[in-house]
Amino acid sequence: MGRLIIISNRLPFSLDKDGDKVSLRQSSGGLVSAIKSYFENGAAQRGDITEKMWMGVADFPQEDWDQAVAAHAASQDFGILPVFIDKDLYDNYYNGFSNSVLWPLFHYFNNLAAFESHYFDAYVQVNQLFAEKLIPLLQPGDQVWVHDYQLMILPHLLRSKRPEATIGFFLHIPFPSYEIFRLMPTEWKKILLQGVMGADLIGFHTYDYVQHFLQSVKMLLGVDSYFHNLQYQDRLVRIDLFPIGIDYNKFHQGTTDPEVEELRNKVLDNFTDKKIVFSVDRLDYTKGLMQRLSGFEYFLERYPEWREKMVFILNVVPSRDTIPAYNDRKKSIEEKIGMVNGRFSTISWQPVIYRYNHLPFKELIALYQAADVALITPLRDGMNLVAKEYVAASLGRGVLILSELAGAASELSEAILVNPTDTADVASAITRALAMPLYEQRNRISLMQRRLQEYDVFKWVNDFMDQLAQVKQEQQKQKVKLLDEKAIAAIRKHYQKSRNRCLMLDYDGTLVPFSRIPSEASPDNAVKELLSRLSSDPRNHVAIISGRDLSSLDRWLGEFNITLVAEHGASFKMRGGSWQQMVSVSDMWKEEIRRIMQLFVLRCAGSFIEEKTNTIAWHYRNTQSGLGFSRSRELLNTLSQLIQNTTLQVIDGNKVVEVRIAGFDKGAMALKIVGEMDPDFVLCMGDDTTDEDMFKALEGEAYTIKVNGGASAAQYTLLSQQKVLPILNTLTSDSQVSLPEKKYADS
Ligand code: GDG
Repeated sequence: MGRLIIISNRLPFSLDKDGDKVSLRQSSGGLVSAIKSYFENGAAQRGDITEKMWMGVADFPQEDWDQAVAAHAASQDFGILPVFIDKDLYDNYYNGFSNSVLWPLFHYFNNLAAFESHYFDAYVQVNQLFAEKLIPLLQPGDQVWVHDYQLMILPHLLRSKRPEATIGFFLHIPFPSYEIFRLMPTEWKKILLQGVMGADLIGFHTYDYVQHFLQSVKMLLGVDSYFHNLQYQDRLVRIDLFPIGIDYNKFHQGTTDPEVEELRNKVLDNFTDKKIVFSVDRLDYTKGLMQRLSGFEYFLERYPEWREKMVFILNVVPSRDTIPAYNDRKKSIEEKIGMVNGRFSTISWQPVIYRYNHLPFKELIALYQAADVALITPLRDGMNLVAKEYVAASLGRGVLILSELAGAASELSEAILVNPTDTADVASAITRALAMPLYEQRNRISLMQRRLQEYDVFKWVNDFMDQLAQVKQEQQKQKVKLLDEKAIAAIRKHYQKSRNRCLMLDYDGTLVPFSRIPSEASPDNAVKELLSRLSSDPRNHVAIISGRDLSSLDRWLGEFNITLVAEHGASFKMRGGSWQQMVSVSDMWKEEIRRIMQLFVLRCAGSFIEEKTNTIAWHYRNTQSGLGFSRSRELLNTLSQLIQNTTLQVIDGNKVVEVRIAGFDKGAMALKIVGEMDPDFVLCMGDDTTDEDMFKALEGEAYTIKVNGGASAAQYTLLSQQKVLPILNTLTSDSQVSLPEKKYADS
């Protein structure tokens, strides 16, 4: 039980002043009503959430707030947490970094991005101000939901002070492909990604944006995903798509509102013998207004039969007019409109009816309903709600022409989809839409309406909040327990009682520390003594399950009466037996992989290739750390693409990128050994990604221990390799010995 705290750049409240009288007004946006409904119909009834609050920058001065707070704040639907920010700082954060760097870049207008470092500094500072305001107020059980590109660092800032907090993040604009995202200065893009990754659940509108984000996280933070889940700094983070919906009934109910009807009839009366094409957008270069006008101009030129039989009502809503990139565009758009009207108008007809204003809600609905065609052709748009609203408001007729580059295009497939830069495509879509038979219009509209009604904004909020709760539950389940004295004592007791024990140990990073040169990682005397002691006890079956090649394992450990597994299970020698191969295939595939890896050796001093029978690996342990890591991301990317649709597999190991034949792994091998001996005690230790296969395969059947910390499917974790031998000696000693150190688990 806790509070729901929504955080967005702006508060959805404004202060109205009438002389000395000050009052608060709540905006009626889709998100506000969706959160209210979520609270009233679900969360509050179930008792999950006791209160709802909204935090954001106030568009009124602190003095007015101080006056109004006592009288009005308490009676609002939301508890209000205003953030007050100095004007210059806000300008650099909002007009600067948010809207002159992130907005253009994320909408693929990289040439408009102004990478000014003082913008970035202001962005960090404002995110910090949000964090500083919220952190002291956070209580256990609170659920925080951060919205949009202005606050990408906030989740991390909150997480660093409140590790257990429940934090969701939703991006309302596109997340661009890695090639675009990487244009940003290195430090900034890492801080942004790490910032967002502070959340437990990260939501996007479309599958593409999810994929782009995952790719950037993989390339820049080195974290791979598994079915949209990531293990990041010991936490499970889920990335998923939640295509935002609209308040369907609010737009659809317009159909029965007498005021809307009157307004609609007024519009229709004005254009009795003409069809209406309508569009409404904020003045923004992403909306493709110039391209739309070019498409419309080409339509008039190419299809003269439509002249004087239709009008294009183009409504532009003022926006961000203090940013030069916006103001310049207004002039060009108006010039273009003048040109089109000048070229095609007649004494009794003007093709473009241009308005530059914000329409009252009912007038907007009336125009949606009066329009025969909605022409919505952004060059990029996270989702585009206007397209959805047009469909919802429809009385069963009308055609939607939609840009294929708007997020909404993936849901509104019955629209006529166009490429907004293709003037001929736009022109032919307009003529097709104007001529579309009524039954086809009805059909398309009703299919889309059904979908919009089903997944409306209320469902969207529910879905996001449900998933957030689920991630928290999974994190709880996953929490790895540190191997403490109590656990050691319990394992030891079980060991002493059992008669048929199986001990499965990884080699590098577990039994022996990592060595700069793999061939020098031979076992020292302490390891040999331990293996000798364990393997001479007839109740023990020791198996070394390693990614090492067969000959190294044989050379170093062949003298012991133990099972050896090489190359993650590709070859093995059961205790007392001889070496066998799990697979036998030609190694032609290695040539191409080797060639690529050799290029990376040249490009990254200190890296080298290790070849084994069934795998080939590129090691970067001895390279300059930043360079090695970033080259490894490139190599992973190249190899992943190369091996698509083959039986090979790329593994992002501990400072090593490895390609191997898929179809066997340490987990399968562990199960094979356990299956053959039916033990009454199983212990399994490992440190690497590939050991996770064993931990998962042995879940519930073994004591699994992950060495070196980090999130893992293992039951226990041990934070240092140096403790492996002492612990193994303790666990497996028959007599009562004192523990080698007071505490095994690092504190
Ligand atoms: C982001 C993403 C994503 C517009 N003109 C008037 C007016 N509007 C209303 C519309 C609609 C909203 O404004 C604009 O919707 P967008 O979808 O374009 O969204 P944005 O708020 O710009 O921004 C976008 C969205 O977040 C949601 O995640 O879809 O891609 O950029 O609701 O109706 N409303 C009135 N008069 C107008 O003149 N009353």
